[in-house]
Amino acid sequence: MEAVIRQIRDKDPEQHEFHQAVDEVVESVKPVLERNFEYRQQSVLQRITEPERVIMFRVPWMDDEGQVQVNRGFRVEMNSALGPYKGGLRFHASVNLGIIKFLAFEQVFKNSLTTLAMGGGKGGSDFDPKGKSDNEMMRFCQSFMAELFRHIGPNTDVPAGDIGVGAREIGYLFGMYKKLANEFTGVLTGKSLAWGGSLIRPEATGYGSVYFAAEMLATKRETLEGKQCLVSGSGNVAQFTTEKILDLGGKVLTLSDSSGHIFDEEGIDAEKLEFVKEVKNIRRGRISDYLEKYPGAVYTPVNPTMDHNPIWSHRADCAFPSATQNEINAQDALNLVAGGLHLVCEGANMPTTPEAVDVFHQEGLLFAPGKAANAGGVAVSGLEMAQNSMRLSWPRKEVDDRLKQIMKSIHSTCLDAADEYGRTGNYVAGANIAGFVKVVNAMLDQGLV
Ligand code: NDP
Ligand code: 2IT
Repeated sequence: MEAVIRQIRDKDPEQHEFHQAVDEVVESVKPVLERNFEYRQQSVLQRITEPERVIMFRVPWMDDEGQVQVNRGFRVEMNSALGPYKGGLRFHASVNLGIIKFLAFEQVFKNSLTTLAMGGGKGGSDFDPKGKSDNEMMRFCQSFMAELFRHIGPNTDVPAGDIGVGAREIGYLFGMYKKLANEFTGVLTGKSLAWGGSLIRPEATGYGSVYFAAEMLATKRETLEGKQCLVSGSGNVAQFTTEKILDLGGKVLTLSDSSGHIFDEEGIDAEKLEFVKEVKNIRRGRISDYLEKYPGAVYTPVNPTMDHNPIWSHRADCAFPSATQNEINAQDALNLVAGGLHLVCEGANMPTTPEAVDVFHQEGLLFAPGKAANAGGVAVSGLEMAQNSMRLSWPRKEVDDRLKQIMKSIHSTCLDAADEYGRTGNYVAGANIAGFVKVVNAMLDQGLV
């Protein structure tokens, strides 16, 4: 196993996020491989860490000044043992192959945990949506799809949103796919309701994350009622995490973006959340705009010279990191523990560094890894695919009930798998083991392909 990890590092030394994601899974599944000769003989670890296919392409587009710009596009088709490749597209300046590979790798296990028939993939571009006009966004999406369309399809690979890709972008991408393929199919999820989208898909990741947190608390005979919560991010996941925490009687004190965070001692209530949605989704403004309407809150800008992120220095019961990877480091974890925290639920993918996860485990906190806690988004994407296949759409309550049921089942699957390998209460080990075993068994059933 050490040799496999070394090989992965030697082959692609700059892919740090991918190494981080692989290290964590390998650590968890060591005992599984030790118990199973066939897994070792069949080199399942080497196979599962090598993408089935990587697509990298030029995305040329013209900005509003008539200047041609060039970005790089990616799609990593990681694993199709359980179904068509499935996973989001991220448009963010930081995107590179290592980040897309880490996200695709995580997606494989996450999708396995949902119990739905989905393989894992991820894509995106180093394009920065900040400050772009609707027309620029449309031209970029059209150019991106002009290449991607030949690699995807409703039974092949089904992309969706992620950071920087929401309903507007999915619309432009879908329109171009439809034109090029001459087909109206469920090739993307996160579509608008009127043309094939599913109710609850926009809410699903955030709601699912809070349902997962409620399940964890229930193991301690606790609920979210009255709990003080820190939420980071202010995009899709953060907004609907906040909405569901409020629904269940909790109090949300913070939200953030890449420029800074707001702290509202009075709590961000439903009316304030509506304002945040308007600022972020319609005006495409910054979280600091919150103070225009609610001057009682405090805004703290990001300070890159600090060794910690001040959003995690507030006292609270629960933390829902819902912005991006590695946003909680060991110092942040110590600050959170000192502030009395007892639950962390990862709405983002890999927001907690390995050292910070160690701190939380040593302190005995309830800690939910993203691949379990944020699986509600892709789960409802799976339900969107099912509805598209049937050419039917389910009512809101039906989708929400299924989402709740799926989150409940992921929660118990994690606990059972952790128990089986002597890691009781360790959701990281449980999620990795359960996700891994299902995918690997499917790979072995399908032979050496
Ligand atoms: P959005 O684009 O809607 O929102 C992203 C939020 O995170 C914004 O507030 C953004 O701030 C902030 N952010 C992005 N990058 C950084 C950064 N480098 N540093 C600090 N803040 C940052 O994306 P989502 O809400 O969809 O995604 C958030 C996280 O959830 C991601 O990790 C994503 O992979 C994960 N996720 C999303 C799912 C979904 O269904 N959408 C499903 C499962 C996981 P700013 O406006 O300044 O960029
Ligand atoms: O990280 C994720 O699970 C997502 N961005 C959602 C993927 C999807 O296909 O809905």
